[in-house]
Amino acid sequence: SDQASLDPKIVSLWEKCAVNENNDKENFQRSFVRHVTTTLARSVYNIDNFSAYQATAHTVRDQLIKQWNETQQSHTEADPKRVYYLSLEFLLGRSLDNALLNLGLKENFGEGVKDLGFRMEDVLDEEVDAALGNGGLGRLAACYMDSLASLDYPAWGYGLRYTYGIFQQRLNDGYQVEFPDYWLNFDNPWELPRLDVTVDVQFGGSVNKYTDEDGRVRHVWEGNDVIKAVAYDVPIPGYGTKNCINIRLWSSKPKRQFDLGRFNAGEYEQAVQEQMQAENITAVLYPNDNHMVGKELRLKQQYFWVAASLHDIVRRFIKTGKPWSKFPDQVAIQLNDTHPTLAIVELQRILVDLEGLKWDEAWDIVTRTFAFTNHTILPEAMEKWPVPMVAYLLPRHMQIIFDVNLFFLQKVEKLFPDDRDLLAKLSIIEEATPQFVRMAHLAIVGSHQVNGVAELHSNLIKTTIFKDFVKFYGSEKFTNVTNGITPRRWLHQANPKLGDLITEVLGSKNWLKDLSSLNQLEKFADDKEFKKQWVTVKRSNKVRLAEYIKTHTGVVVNPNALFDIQVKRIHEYKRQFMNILSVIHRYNSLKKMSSEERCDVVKRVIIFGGKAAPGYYIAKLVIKLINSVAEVVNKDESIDDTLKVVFIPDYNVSVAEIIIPASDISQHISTAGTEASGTSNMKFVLNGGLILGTVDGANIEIHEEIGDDNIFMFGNLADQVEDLRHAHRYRNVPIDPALQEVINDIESGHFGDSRIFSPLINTLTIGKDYYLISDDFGSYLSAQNLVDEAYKNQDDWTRKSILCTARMGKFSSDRAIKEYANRIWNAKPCST
Ligand code: F58
Repeated sequence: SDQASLDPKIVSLWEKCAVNENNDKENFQRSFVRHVTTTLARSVYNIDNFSAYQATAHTVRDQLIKQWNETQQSHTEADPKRVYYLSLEFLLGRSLDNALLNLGLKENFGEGVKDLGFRMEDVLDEEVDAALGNGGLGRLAACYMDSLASLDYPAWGYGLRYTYGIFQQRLNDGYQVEFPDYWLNFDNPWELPRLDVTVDVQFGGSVNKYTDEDGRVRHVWEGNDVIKAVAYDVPIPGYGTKNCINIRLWSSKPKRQFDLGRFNAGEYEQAVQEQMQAENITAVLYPNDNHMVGKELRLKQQYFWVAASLHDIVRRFIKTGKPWSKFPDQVAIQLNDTHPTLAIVELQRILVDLEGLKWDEAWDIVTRTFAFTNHTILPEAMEKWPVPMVAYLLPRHMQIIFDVNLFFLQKVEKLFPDDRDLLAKLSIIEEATPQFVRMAHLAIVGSHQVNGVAELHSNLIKTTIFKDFVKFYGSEKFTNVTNGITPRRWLHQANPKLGDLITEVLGSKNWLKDLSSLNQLEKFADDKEFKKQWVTVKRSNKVRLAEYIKTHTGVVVNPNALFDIQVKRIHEYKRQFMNILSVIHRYNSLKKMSSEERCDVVKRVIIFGGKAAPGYYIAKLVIKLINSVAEVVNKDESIDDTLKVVFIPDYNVSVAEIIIPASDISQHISTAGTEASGTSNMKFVLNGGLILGTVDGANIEIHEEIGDDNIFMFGNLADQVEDLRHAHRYRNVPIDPALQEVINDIESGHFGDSRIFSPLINTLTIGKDYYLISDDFGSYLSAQNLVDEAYKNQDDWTRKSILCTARMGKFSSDRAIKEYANRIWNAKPCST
């Protein structure tokens, strides 16, 4: 966009550069050596795997920058409606392999690397994960960026560049310990620092009123603290397209101007201190998953991010010279959960206070611009901020929120006169001491569409947490977009052998762009030769995981055993506790058998992985229990290797890429109605793993797609949960007898000092079993038995496995993004 001012000589040189050079092996190697000697300033006689990674990454980065520039240039010219995805988390994982695939460089660069004496796997393994997210929500944002780029949407992501991503997990005596993830320790080739793109973000201060020349009362907010937001751009290349989109991550820096007055007043040290505090804002990602923490710094992060992003979006719009009324035709902003809800208020403030629009005109623009995705109905995850905290940090925003609420409640009152109860329930302000701002209410009122992330979840939000809003708005405002995952990372990259087999048998790589074409695999489900190849791939993935387990835990596992996997954040609602309790049950049954009887038993390796929030005591005890059980089981020779239990430490995106392709069964066993969607369930099934799951989240839709014969479902249904909880609360419901036996076993000290585990056991008894483990335990064990039986018929199991992959077309994030674009954003692709 700034090219107009350039000398024609420069422009012509630039155009020459923009012509894609030949990305063959030789050119790659030249660039590799150039980066080793110049960018890394190393000698070519001394290149280790890490340098090889860096040199390869820098070569790819050069290509990315070119495509990024061309894309942005062409979008500026075409000026299409843009999509902005606001997410506090982007859990990208590693970039090199993904960029090689998407840019079509994998073969040539791969050969080039090999030719220079390196193994590509070793080179790729040098990269540290970009772990700027907690779990599902952050990874979803990353998958969506991949699809937006691949489908040619003119989209941008906006987030924060945390200095510390999600903590690293290590185990000490079976307990989780957290270590800081200083991921920027080495240079990060995947970001482009834009030290010239900055926004001043203010906090605190006061609001002054004045009357303008039209006689209207106007407001000016004068903050007393200003922090600089600096942009870092992360290019996201699409697969099989030139489109390369951008995630702009903001980093907080102190303002350059030094307060000379204070310096002269002898407050030098304090002034320096305050400057240093500016960097705190983007220092660390809050490590909670499905739990709200009301820390002031978190609110500051949210506003800092939202203010910088909106400034950028508005600046880009203003450059087009279009009138404000066109803003919603040019801009769609998706709020990834309630974390960016202040953006609604900020845009209203920009339009009314800074641009002088009338309130109603501005509010119409605002509500036509925003849409909001909800990711949970757990009450403890609902964001609310104390009014005094908001008023102190953002005094003008607090006024605007009160006004938005007033006008909203007036409309409610008009439609439902005399229903004071309804007003209290819908109000954006919770009347407590102190008052709270309910962010979900603000997000609903300020958006034109609200969506859940799977059918069941989207229905539940309409009948539970947001039911009063449905009464007021009608149900059209609420919709569903079932989550999806990118097949580029979660099949091609994570499971290259399966990807190659599929490409070979289908005769093209088209499935990477159109996942529904996997359905052509169905006709090979009974093909002997194909099944043999399928089994070979699965087996080699299991061997790869077994090696990883040996290296990282010391446990030796048998790749012929059934691999049973539960990897996800540790949370009571996800019920890893129920899983380990059933492991104890299995162990006790095995011990009661004769060795002949044990010969018929299907050998199992039960694998866990996942982080607990550092302050989540019960979740951390679950990790300890898993490790205590593993220790007893794994060294018990009397059960003839029929059972092994493993906890893989530091589960993250790149570890998931090794674990997921190796599963026979994965567990998705949340209490019905609690897991909004889940996305790892999709990743496992896409890789030919079967599911043991509850009737919850996207499990239900996966079941619909793959059919009864290829999934193991169990447990109470969502609409039974309330009654069951009620029964636990007010009646003496006896504990499931098999479960009671397991509890007795733990209490006998079989797995170490049982006192350690009493708070955990108490959740089932004194705690009234809120997540209904006892109610589901019987049907869970029965489903486990069905899994064992089915696995005995290996041939039929392979058939099921093939059908699973074949029927997963729906769960591509490409499908999800098209739904958002067509039904929510009204945005069209724009090819470069
Ligand atoms: C997850 N939420 C849902 N939140 O639990 C999962 O069912 C769903 O598949 C996924 O979103 C994507 O829609 C989730 O991951 C968080 O991690 C938040 C982080 C910030 C604090 C509140 C929870």
